[in-house]
Amino acid sequence: MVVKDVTTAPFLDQKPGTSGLRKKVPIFQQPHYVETFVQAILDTVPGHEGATLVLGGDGRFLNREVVQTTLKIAAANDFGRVLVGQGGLLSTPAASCVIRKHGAVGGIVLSASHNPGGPNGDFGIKFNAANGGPAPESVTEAIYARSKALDGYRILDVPDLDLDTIGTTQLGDMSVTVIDPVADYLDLMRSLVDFDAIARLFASGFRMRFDAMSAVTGPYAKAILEGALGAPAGTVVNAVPLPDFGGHHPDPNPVHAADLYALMLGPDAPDFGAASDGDGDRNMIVAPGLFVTPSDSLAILAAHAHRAPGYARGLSGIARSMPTSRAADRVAASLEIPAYETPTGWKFFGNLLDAGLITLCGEESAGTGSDHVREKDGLWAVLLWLNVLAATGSRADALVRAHWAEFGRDFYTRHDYEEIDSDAAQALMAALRDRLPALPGQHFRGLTVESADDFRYVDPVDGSITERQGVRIVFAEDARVVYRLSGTGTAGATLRVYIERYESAPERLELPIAEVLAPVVAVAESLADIAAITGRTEPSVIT
Ligand code: VG1
Ligand code: CO
Repeated sequence: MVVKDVTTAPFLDQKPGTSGLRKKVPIFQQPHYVETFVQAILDTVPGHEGATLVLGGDGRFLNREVVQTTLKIAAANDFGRVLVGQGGLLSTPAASCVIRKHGAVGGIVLSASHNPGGPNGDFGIKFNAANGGPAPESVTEAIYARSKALDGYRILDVPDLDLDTIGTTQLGDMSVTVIDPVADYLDLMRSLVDFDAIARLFASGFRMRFDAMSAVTGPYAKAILEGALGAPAGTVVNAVPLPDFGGHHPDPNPVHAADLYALMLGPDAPDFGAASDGDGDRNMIVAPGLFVTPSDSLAILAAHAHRAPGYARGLSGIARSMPTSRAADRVAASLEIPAYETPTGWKFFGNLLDAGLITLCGEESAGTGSDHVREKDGLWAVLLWLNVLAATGSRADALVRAHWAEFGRDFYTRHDYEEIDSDAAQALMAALRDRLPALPGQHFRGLTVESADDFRYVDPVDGSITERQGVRIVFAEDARVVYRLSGTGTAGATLRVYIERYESAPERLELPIAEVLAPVVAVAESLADIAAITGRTEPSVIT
């Protein structure tokens, strides 16, 4: 076996964002680009000699090539063993599960999640730590610093490995085990939700559609829903992972999962609809005739989780990302358990989960999860919903309405302005920040600003501080607007504006969302001067 020491100039742009390093495919295709970043990651993992690494991705364009490269670099850097998903596939939650179960020092997950794939699409590499969760800021900063200082990398000069046959081979002194990407994950799901009850539900004629969006969840959903749980063949659609996701955005929301959305809101809707994203960590839930906002889904799952065997003892606490609606907080209050508010990004839940302070957590961007892994988990959320439906015998839409009747309804929408000029986006945020001190007490279209700040997070476990995580403006009329810039985009900047309003009067629960939110949306647009600064009069995506 020949170890090659390759000398290169460092890259200066390998700074991980909300969830790993994401760039356009041609950037990753530059000579030495992938190798340098992987070497920077491996250099940052303490005690990796002889250790186990987990490796896999969402199957997008470049996935196989980068798996091969990573294996050869890991072998040249003294890792003992790599567990790699068959075909180079592992969903993000399954990678987290495998890391934890097999005592790995960490994992490398190849994904740009909901971003489109293909030769001109996006690619991404993220590192997950030994707890199975996304590397915390301290680690991603260290990786970035290392990437800027590297003058080369070590790689084994060998032919590509067979990634499609399950089993173990040697790569120099390192062993490579190709694993069934679904098996460990399926075992974990069986320990959390009542498979017998869900199987009985399907046997009784319950119909669902799961849209895997031609992404990594296909094999998982097929094996679990149609295999283990006996749902009729055809329940899972778009089940084959494609390198370009069939040309679509694998983003489970009413815009990008339009077919499923239309089916569920139409006359022939099945009993339940769900979708997942590129790497399988997000979920969309649609009841017959009713889209369930991710914020509501988190709250509803929190209220009913005790019905599933894995959560029968109750929840220790609930966390949500700051822009997520406060629906989950209301459930936490009624359960008399703590509620935490974190910055956007799953990495901020890790400490709370590791310390046992929370059992469930979620984000408005269709991420829901629990302490079973350290990533959000799309299929898990779907299975927990099915468990709740089986246990209550309730229709999904009736369950949502009952929730609103008990807790009130947090009307919610997110407006994204994609690919706007980066300088304009920075200027918009800066202007907003400048106005914050003067806003409280001011009136806008019948709304009164109660408080206005830029979210600053103090981690309750390790005391670390994360500043400037989003401008939030709270109105006395139970409404709120949040502004932040995306940390996962790959072109220009994306401004996200999160808009919500709480209603509890019974006659207001079924009002059209647009009607309830219209004044808040208008204030959100004018307060930040969005049209003038960005040149956009409409958001590019409304979810
Ligand atoms: C977005 C979402 C955030 C999520 C992140 C990664 O980040 O808003 O809630 O954790 O994507 O999700 P941003 O910085 O673009 O707003 V995934 O499924 O794309 O890994
Ligand atoms: Co994702």
